[in-house]
Formats: sequence, structure tokens, C-alpha cells
Amino acid sequence: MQITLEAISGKVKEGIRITDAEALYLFESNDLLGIGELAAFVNERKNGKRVFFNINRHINYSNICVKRCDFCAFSRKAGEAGAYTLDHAEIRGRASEALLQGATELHIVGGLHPELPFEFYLEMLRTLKSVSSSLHLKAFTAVEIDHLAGISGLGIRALLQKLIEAGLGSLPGGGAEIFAGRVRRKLCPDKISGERWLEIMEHAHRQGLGSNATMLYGHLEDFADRIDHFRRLRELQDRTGGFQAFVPLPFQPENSRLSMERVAATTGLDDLKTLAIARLYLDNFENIKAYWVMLGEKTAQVALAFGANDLDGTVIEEKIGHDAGADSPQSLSLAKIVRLIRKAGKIPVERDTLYHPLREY
Ligand code: V47
Ligand code: SF4
Repeated sequence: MQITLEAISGKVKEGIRITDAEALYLFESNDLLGIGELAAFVNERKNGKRVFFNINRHINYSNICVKRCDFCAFSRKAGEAGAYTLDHAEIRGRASEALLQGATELHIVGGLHPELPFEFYLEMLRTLKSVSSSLHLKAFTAVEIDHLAGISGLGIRALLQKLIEAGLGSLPGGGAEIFAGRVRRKLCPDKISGERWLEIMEHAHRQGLGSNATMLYGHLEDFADRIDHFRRLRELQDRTGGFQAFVPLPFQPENSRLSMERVAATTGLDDLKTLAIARLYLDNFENIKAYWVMLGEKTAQVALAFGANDLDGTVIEEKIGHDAGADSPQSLSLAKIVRLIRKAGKIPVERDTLYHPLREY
């Protein structure tokens, strides 16, 4: 049968999965509104008019990293200008501030530090939990988990168990970049492979740790690579059900080696289409997050009409996107998030990290 948007729409409405060829057809189509309408239909069927957000704070404990991913404007070598590592007192101070501002979650990630001992990470989690046992610690990408396995000498299962005992609540979705080896070898040649990222997530899910999944797009990949990424996530989600949300991350082109190669920022059309196709393809993901830090507030708001049901959070002190030139503000107030969602004709719902509703506005 010939692939058309009408045929895809018929399948989707019957709850039948779209194929890779159909996803490619959608990526190559310029019928943004047709694709968006279908994604919005699927989203409303799952989530009604409710749009989630949470109150969180990012803590990037160190930007010192032994890797040099071509797209990253955040990392520094030890001793380089701008390199920093927060000590536990500073980390505790940030958590206390976050608590006063109503945060329920801390999003904690950093570079792969050449010298910090494993105990630093355990102590960091314990310190944060001692600020308030109710703060959810969403910490360490699969790339950091692999690094911690290396420095602790532990297998992934034993390592995760120790981190859980110290207070880890879930894993963020970073480090996935793009799984396809051909692109990954150019983009971040010495980072763990896509296969290893998926293996670590599978371990985490089987140990009861939820996680998110990201995809960094708009650099060297093509549409087939994005679909390959989606397919591997959908397959893992079929096996474990452990992914809480999918978060597409548009490449921010400033201050990195990749920007020297004149990779331009993504367009609004590409951002909205990618979100909408993610909603259609990833039929086993409940939540598609429009991450306003990288999309910008206005595109993130419009994304709510293209299949997204989560605006992430109030996000205080984000560094990774802002070091790479993201021109969104450093944080959004609760009032502003609520307004963005209401003005999109939706109902704002504050959630916790595990997507339990806390308060409807
Ligand atoms: O892994 C790095 C990406 C990620 C750039 O799980 C860049 O809820 C764009 O994963 N342009 C970290 N992206 C951020 C992240 C994240 C953010 C928000 C929510 C969640 C979640 C996860 O940022 C990295 C990398 O993929 N990144 N540099 C850049 N120049
Ligand atoms: Fe290091 Fe992560 Fe930046 Fe790569 S993306 S250089 S691993 S901080």
C-alpha cells in the first residue's frame, strides 16, 4: 500500500504502530500541520488536556571531563579556565535553596572527572538526601554510570544498588546523543556506544529505577539515524517499560567544535516535526517532554499542540544548554510555566519525577 498521511492516520487511530518507512515519510513531508494534528490526537487520547511540569533544580557538580564530545560547550579539562567542581557544602547549599523554592527534584549531572573518587558521588547523594529525604535525586546519565563502574570496580548491578542505597531515585536521559555508530563515531568517538547506553538503561529498569531517554539531533545525523534511535528506544521500552519520558534535544551550536564546522541551529519546523513524530512512533512512551531550555519558551509552548505533554520544570541554573548558546532564561517561574500552559488551552499539572500528579492549577 502506498504511504500517505491519510493511511498513517488510519493506522494510528486504530492503535497500530507506525513503521520505519512511515516515519521516514513523515520526516520527509512538509505537512507540519497534518503531522502535528495527528500527534496532538494521540497525545490527547493518552493525556487529555493535562500538561505536566515539575519544580526542579539542576546541579552540575563539575564540568571537568576526560572526554571531548564535539558538540559539548560545557566540559573543561582540569586546570583549564572556567573548570570547576562543587564541594559537598556548595552542593548542599544549592539543594537547600531549591527546597525553599518548592523543588521536589534535583537533576544532577556532570562531566567524567579524572580524579574524584567513587566515595565523592555516594557522599553527594547522602548529603542531598540529608537536606530532605523527600527530594527526588534524578542523577547520573548512563555515561556517568559507566564511568562510576570503571572507578568503583563494580558491575552495573552492584553499582546501581549502592547508588540506590545512597539515595538515587532515577536516571536522567542524557548521553544517548544518537545511537547510530556511523554518526556517533564522528560526534563523540570516545563516549560509550549506543548499545552500552541501552544496556545500562536495561539494567536500571530491571532494578526498578525509572529513567528518561533523550536524542540529540540537528548535527551530523540524517532522518534514518533519528528513526534508528527511535526504534531502539521503542524496542527497549517494549521489554522493560522503564522509560518515563522521551526528551528530544535540538543541538545548540555555539562554543563547541561542531559549531566551527558550521552546523547551524535547528529550525522551528524541524523541532516541532521531530517532537510530533516521536509522539507517533514511540507509542509505548507516555510522556514526550518539550524541554524549553533548548527549544526556547515559545517553541516549547507551541509543542503542546504537536504531541508534547510535559514542559520539564522550573529548572534553576542549567549550564549544558546555556554554555552552548541557548538563549532561553536561566529559570522559569511557576507563574510563567502555568501561564504558558494555560494560554495553550491546556491544564497545568505539577508532577513529581515519577509522573504522579501533585497539584492541578
Ligand atoms: O547528554 C550537550 C546534551 C545532554 C549540547 O532526563 C547538548 O529529563 C544540545 O540529558 N546542544 C544533557 N544538547 C541534558 C539532558 C537532559 C536535559 C533535560 C532533561 C533531561 C531528562 C535530560 O545535553 C547531554 C547532551 O545530549 N547536550 N551539549 C548542545 N550543544
Ligand atoms: Fe563530557 Fe558529557 Fe560533555 Fe561529552 S557531553 S564532553 S561526556 S560532559
